[in-house]
Amino acid sequence: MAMRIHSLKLWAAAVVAAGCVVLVLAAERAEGGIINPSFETGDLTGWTALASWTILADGGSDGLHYASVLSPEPEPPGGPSIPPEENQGWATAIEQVFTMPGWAETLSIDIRNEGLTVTVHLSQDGAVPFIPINILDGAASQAPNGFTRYTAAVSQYAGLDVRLTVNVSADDVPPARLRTSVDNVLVVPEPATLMLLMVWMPFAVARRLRGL
Ligand SMILES: [Ca+2]
Repeated sequence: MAMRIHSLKLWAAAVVAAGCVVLVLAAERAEGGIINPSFETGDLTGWTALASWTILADGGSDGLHYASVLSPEPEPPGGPSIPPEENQGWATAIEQVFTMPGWAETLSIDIRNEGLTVTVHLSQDGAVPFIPINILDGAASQAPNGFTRYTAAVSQYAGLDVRLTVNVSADDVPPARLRTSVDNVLVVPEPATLMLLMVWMPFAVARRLRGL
């Protein structure tokens, strides 16, 4: 009888431990190592951005909030005009350094752009052994609220510290104010890897505890 109660206790502990493993994996999957990946804190927590970036809350591609930037005011009509050779254009950026999870397969980012020049680069932080990935060269699909979702393979960066940078620029200050918006940065594991972890880990923990 004592053995049976002991066994039941072990099983209860195994179930709790397995639950914790699944929760940790689910949380890690949700964030993908990125802080505030969908800007749902309502501010730029986790991101480094120039002052021109703001958070809007009228509906992103994921949730309400997204990061957005507006090109500068054009010169007023009749105002002093800048000679073309002196017009250096305009550029800004938002970025985050994070550790790419070991299970990372793809990274996607949602962009809504009104005609500015946008590039999204992923590179290893502080090192140059890899050619940076231009995320916008990856597969594109439609996302909610007029955003486009760009997805690129990132498994070569798994486990490394990386820098994700969204650059927005214009060769000349546009004659009308144009907006670029960013939302929902998502790191996704290979489906087979995720299934294996979700199914195998609870059994492994249970077996380990039973063997104690
Ligand atoms: Ca969002």
